[in-house]
Amino acid sequence: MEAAIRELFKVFKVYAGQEGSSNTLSRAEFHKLVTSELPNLVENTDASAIDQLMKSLDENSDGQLNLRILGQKQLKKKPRFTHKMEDAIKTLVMTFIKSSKGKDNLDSSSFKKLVSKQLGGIMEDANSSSAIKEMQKGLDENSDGKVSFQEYFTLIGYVAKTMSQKQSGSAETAS
Ligand SMILES: [Ca+2]
Ligand SMILES: [Ca+2]
Repeated sequence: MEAAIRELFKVFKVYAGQEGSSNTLSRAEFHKLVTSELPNLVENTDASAIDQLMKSLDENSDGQLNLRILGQKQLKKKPRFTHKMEDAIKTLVMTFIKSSKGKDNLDSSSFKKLVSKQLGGIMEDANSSSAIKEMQKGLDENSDGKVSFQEYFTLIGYVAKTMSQKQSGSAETAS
């Protein structure tokens, strides 16, 4: 799972970093990413269909998309994957489905299991029950006590950010 997050974020950054904020995708960046990296994930890749897709994913209508949208689109679809980024998304989706046993939400105990099992290498607090509880609370936007797929992808984005900060941090010390 950690490798999948790393791969996903790496590709995301390549496209998001082309113009404006490097944390979000503009319309042009999103078009490029979809056509080059996600041809199997998005069934219709002509320009107007991608515009439509972007509109439907752009929750706050600021014309920018963040990492979370990528997972959102994928749930409950099982196409054959050929691209690295799609593979990475698939791994993350499958991890969620396995942990939730096919349900739409992770309850507290499955969330705890997922974090301690899958993210132990990245998060220092992955074995602390209270830290995981705090984390779950922070992710639970609709306060229903469970972690939805969307909320799970917020966590992925957070983990990816942490990993890239660590990487750039260690690069600076090295040079
Ligand atoms: Ca950008
Ligand atoms: Ca929730």
